Amino acid sequence: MSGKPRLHYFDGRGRMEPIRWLLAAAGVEFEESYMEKNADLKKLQRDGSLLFQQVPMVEMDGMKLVQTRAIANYISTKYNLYGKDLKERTLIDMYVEGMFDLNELLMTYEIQPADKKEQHFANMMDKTESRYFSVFEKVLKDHGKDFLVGNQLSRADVQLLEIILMIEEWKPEMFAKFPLLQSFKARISNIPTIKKFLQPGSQRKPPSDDDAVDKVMKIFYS
Ligand SMILES: N[C@@H](CCC(=O)N[C@@H](CS)C(=O)NCC(=O)O)C(=O)O
Repeated sequence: MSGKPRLHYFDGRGRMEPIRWLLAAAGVEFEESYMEKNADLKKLQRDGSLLFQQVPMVEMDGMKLVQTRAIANYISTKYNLYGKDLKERTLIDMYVEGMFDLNELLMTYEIQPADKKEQHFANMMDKTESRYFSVFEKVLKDHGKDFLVGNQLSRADVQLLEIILMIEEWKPEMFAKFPLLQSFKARISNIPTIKKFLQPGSQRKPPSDDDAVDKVMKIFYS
């Protein structure tokens, strides 16, 4: 045992990617065990490692942590990415819950049947722009600081940057309307731990291609 957190998931973004981002932002090294096939998921389920039979699962500090939000809360609290008091923490919760909702839409795009993809894409881009990015642009404007909450880096900044970069892969022209999100992106990307995570060869996952989506479907649905 190395003492480093061990992440159990497939070799792709999905629900584990925000957890990778938080650990990386906190400067914590981690190891990963990838499920390659349904038997790997079954094995984790059989040996009692998954409280609700689901991944993500993170082995950390002698615990087998499940439920994405609980894992992210633990890491954020432990590494001081969760605000300085209850009010800041609650604002952070409000922002990241919105981000988790958006992430759910983004994550499910790739697994849509071919005839539903176009409609799903239009819906998720519309929501990104009108429901989420316009809100975070206003939060940055009203708050007037370098970060979304308080005056220091929090998980809200890390999780928003992750989403900004994802949307940029699909629709870079969206950012013309959001100058503060653009400067936020440049600023947060330049934080040393995050800058390192953005370098090629890091544990950050690329977008899934069709083969990767096929493999994921086989792990969970065969
Ligand atoms: N609320 C859970 C949802 C976890 C979840 O749906 N995980 C999927 C993979 S991303 C899974 O394990 N599916 C298998 C199953 O539900 O049996 C979380 O946020 O961790």
